[in-house]
Amino acid sequence: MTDTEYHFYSSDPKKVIKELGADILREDLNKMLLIRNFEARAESAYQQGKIGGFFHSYSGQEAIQTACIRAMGVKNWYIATYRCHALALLLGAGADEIMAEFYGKVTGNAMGRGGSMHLYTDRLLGGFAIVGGHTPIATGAAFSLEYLGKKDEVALCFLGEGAVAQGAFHESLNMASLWNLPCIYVIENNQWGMGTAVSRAICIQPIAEKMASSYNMKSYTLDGMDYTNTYAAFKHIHEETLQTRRPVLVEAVTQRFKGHSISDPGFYRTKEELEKAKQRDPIVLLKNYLIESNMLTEDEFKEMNKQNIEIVKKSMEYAEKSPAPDPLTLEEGVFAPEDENIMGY
Ligand SMILES: Cc1ncc(C[n+]2csc(CCOP(=O)(O)OP(=O)(O)O)c2C)c(N)n1
Repeated sequence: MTDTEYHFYSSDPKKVIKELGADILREDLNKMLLIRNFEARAESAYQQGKIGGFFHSYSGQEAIQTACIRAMGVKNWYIATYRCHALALLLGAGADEIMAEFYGKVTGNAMGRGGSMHLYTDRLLGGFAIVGGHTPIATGAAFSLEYLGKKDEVALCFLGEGAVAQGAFHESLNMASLWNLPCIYVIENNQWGMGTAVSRAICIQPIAEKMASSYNMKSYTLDGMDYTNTYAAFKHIHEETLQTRRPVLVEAVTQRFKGHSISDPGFYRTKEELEKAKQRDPIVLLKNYLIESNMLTEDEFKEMNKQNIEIVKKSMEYAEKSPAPDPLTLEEGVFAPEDENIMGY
């Protein structure tokens, strides 16, 4: 964590726990456990050579998207970076289809053609590999909501702090503000853009707090490790955006517990730094809130974890057994027309 002084959205964990109640909170803890276990086991499959391509873990950041979707619901436009496994799971893609996608199988989420960085649902416009490249698409999604008069929906754009230095980010926010578009840009500041510390990449901090006024936007800073703070803030931001139909810049301060991608041993930070970050593991924090509120016991937590491991193991069996795509279908699913006449010339 940098020395930056953050001013987090003010919230009371007890109030959030009471408002949401045991069933919902256990459901969300369960989702966070699924995400954690799913990625941990997919990583081991990757190391065994069963999965190819890139792989970016969301481990440590789970509270942010879990709380966001709890607060805002599924029925919005969502868009993400390559770090998109959790969002796909949260928006309804099953563990089986995502694991099969990792394995490159035809039963996969993108028919085995996208891999780990390109997952979709009917509400997730995709995971995108070009840093900052998806921000204009989120702005466009927000434009479509206004154009079609869908006043009960917003667009959510998740990006890393590294994307803030990209020109596309600036253009997207400028246009969203000029045109009054209901787009919520969520910078998940996990302190590192690959091996570059945020303080060496972004000239101003805290990012959202200091940058938002350049775009005539409001900003919010969230404690991204604490589900209760993240939920309370997203709930407020959602209600406000539905009313104002204005864009907002959000910064969720977080930590990733793994390297940038699976091939990154993370030598740029010390073991002590990582251990310190893990002391605020979002899963353990939420679990402890629930235990303190008599909504969960340690044994129930262990059982929950076990059940999620079973789901993940089954998804791996499903992926193993699924067939690879037929090479004859290689050209299917691309935009280039097969027949020149489709374009009328
Ligand atoms: C335009 C562009 N430049 C560089 C890269 C290489 N690259 C991939 S991820 C990454 C770091 C991005 O960090 P951040 O935006 O903070 O997201 P995080 O990985 O931390 O979630 C870079 C530089 C890229 N994919 N696209």
